[in-house]
Amino acid sequence: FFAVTQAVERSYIMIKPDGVQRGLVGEIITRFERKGFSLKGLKLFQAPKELAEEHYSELKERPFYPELVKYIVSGPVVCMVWEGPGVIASARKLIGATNPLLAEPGTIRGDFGIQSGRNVIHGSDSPDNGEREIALWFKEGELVEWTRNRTHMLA
Ligand code: FUP
Repeated sequence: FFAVTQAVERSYIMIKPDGVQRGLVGEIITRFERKGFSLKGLKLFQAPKELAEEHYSELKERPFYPELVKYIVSGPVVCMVWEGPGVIASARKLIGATNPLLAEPGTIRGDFGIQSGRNVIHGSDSPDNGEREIALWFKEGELVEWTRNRTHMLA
């Protein structure tokens, strides 16, 4: 037995328009719940173009940037904040490689995707980016502070 020594972090996880259109919302939330992370924020949201541009501002110079922004605003997304020890790296393992054809079976992209340009889900790549993205996609008051307790499990 190894005690959990990872810092508690928060990750911004977003089900992209293809994931919503294909009805994968429940399946994806289930995977994060079963892993043991805590849901701290959740909303269905139609992103404005400016927000999608800001979210991916690090990729501005890449040739696929305009298409990427168009894809993110092409329909509603599901915005989530998941919290727990080591959630940033762990979420990226659950999600799998950027290119779904290279993502391992058993990962979300490996199980549900074919193209990098339609890869179902986003997950923050560092704790700092996680906090940056949470501040971008959620307003104050939309996140809920709560902890797990046994009250709801008692007969
Ligand atoms: P990831 O962290 O796995 O989401 O990957 P990146 O931040 O490198 O890329 C962000 C998004 O850009 C990907 F989710 C999909 C898109 N992308 C492409 O469309 N084509 C590419 O060649 C690479 C990335």
